[in-house]
Amino acid sequence: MLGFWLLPVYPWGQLPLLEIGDKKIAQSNAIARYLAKKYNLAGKDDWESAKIDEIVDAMADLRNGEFHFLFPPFVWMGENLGK
Ligand SMILES: N[C@@H](CCC(=O)N[C@@H](CS)C(=O)NCC(=O)O)C(=O)O
Repeated sequence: MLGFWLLPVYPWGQLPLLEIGDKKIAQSNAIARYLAKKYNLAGKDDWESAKIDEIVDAMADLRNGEFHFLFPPFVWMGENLGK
């Protein structure tokens, strides 16, 4: 957490933050979904939207290290590089 004193400025105390006028949206995926819908990039039908969500969720898993069983060399590199 950046600090509780930042909560009035940064919802959830984190970046990224999208500001539109006096409105604020935090959380990467919420921002991405908002912009995708606004600019017609959220899929032309339910199936395409689901496939887009699938990729977004897979990216979140990658960021959270959920694919360690698929990519052991990368896990090894992350744990050992710079030692
Ligand atoms: N779930 C959030 C995570 C955002 C995040 O980790 N932001 C980092 C910077 S990239 C941050 O603000 N870290 C400061 C902190 O958590 O104290 C999102 O997807 O937007």
